[in-house]
Amino acid sequence: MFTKAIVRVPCKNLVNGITTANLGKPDYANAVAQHEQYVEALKVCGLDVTILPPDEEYPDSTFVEDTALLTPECAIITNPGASSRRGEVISIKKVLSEFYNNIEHVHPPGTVDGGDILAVDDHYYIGLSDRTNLEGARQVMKILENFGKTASTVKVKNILHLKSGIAYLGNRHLVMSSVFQSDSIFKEFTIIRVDEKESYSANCVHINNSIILPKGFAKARAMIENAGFPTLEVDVSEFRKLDGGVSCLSLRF
Ligand code: CIR
Repeated sequence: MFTKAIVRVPCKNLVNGITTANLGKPDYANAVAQHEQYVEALKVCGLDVTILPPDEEYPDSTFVEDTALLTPECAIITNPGASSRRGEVISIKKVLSEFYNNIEHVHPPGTVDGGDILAVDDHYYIGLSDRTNLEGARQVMKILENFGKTASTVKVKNILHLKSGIAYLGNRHLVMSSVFQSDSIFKEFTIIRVDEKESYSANCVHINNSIILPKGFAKARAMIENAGFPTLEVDVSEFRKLDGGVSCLSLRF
């Protein structure tokens, strides 16, 4: 169970965030409103939410998930793969030191984005992507092993992060987009495959007894609900324009 989350209000400079989405620039006012609704959804899931102020120095700083991996025993501060995002970790470390005694770090030449790490109970899948390299993944695996956990790597292609295309719902169920269609690593799970047209909805997030899902993906929502997982919808269309979604907007612990 999670009890807390950290989020950061989007800054005006959000409109200059990194993107491959081709959906146009985000509307700042709408992004702020959507972010408020997202925070409300986290609260509905029972979380105590620490809301950090906007940081104009870093356009992508609202996507806090990429700056750390949080486990019950330790916080691992990442070294984000995009150079424009590296400095985001400094203020996040300060906040996390209020909650964690054990704080570890990913060091260069290792790079890791938190969006590439999928926790399934005590096992951690680490996506090797354009942002997370093998050296970074190895460092994270070593730290996790020191805390009694296991980890393995997964190749990520055609999407930004591992969790852009996969989410763990609990009870050995995964939601997956078609980019992982032929992946046998996950064969022991019950897989909920979302339609290609709804592939964005595979970026959802399991918080306590609910799944937060982006708004507007009726088929995926029905499949997830039918599998026994209650859902909550949040409109994150402005963040989608920057390749972001419901998981990257918070750190949960
Ligand atoms: C980036 O490209 O870094 C941001 N525009 C989006 C980050 C999304 N983060 C995530 O999926 N964990």
